[in-house]
Amino acid sequence: MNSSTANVLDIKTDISSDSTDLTIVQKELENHEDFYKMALQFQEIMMIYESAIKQIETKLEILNKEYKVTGRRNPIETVKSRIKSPDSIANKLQKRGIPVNFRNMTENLNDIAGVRVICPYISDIYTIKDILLKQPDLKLIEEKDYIATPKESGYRSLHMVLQVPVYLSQTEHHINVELQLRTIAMDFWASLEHELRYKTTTRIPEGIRRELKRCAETIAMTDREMEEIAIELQALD
Ligand code: 0O2
Repeated sequence: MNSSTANVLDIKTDISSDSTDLTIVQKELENHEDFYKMALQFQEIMMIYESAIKQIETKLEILNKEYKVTGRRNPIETVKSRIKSPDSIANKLQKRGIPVNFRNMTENLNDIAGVRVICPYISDIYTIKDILLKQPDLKLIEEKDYIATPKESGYRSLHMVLQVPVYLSQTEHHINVELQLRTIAMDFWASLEHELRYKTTTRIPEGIRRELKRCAETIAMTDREMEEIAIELQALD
């Protein structure tokens, strides 16, 4: 393709990145023109991130279809995706002490575009990982294996940051997408724990944290047992 590689910020809107401070929404805007330009640039940046998600979703859909058509057991149960909300983006940058603006957002956050793949069994997670990493247009930027080494909370998942190309009419962008791969059981725990954490305004007491971690360990044990049962049954076929 005859297009030049560009930073996600190098899009057609003519606006200096210094004036794209997200906190501007909290201030009195000088004029409508500034607001319009800023909103347009944010929309265009997010459109590129959405396109990156689509690229990954399409790859997963193709695999899903292939498994269905060939009648093999499908390692993909569900695929979910999301774009990080402006609020969540600003909070994450602020927590890290980074000024909140478009450039810092695109240069420092790897999870603006996020895709979650839920798999039946633990081994399916690594099957999907290997299949994706064989695709030449995907580049592995970072990997965190919270299955081999669970987080202190008990959280388990395989996280990968994959860089995917997005081709626009004039430019080519290389966008980081965070892929979270987990089993149905890991997703069950993470979803409920996430909801409990966000519903509580106060810090979760140590005793409850321990109980949640114990639940994560019980679930992890069940996950391994279910996989062993599946292997035993397959051997009977
Ligand atoms: P949301 O709403 O899920 O997007 P990095 O993102 O790599 O720059 P960070 O934040 O240390 O830095 O990444 P980490 O911990 O590897 O992964 C962050 C994401 O993993 C979280 O996203 C959650 O989706 C998930 N996660 C990590 N730890 C836990 C946990 O203890 N419980 C649950 N339920 N999920 C967890 P965000 O940013 O929180 O938001």
